[in-house]
Amino acid sequence: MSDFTSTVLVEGMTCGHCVASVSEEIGEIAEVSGVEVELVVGGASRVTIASSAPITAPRIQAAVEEAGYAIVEEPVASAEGGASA
Ligand SMILES: [Cu+2]
Repeated sequence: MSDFTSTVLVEGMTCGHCVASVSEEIGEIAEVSGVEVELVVGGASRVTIASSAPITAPRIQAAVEEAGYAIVEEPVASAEGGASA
């Protein structure tokens, strides 16, 4: 079950391998149930994270950096039914 959604913008991803790396690192966060990446080559790719509990921004950032990429903006709350608590 995915009750919470977080969205971050990650820069530096260029291909499916990058997507896999980021997805894998974020997926290692215990509460994460799904990771969806809209790859934007040469720009900021939107990464949507589904989780069973809210995940704090520093934890997402740490996972993205672990994969070798950077978040370009503060996490933005999902516009569509995301948790805002
Ligand atoms: Cu790549």
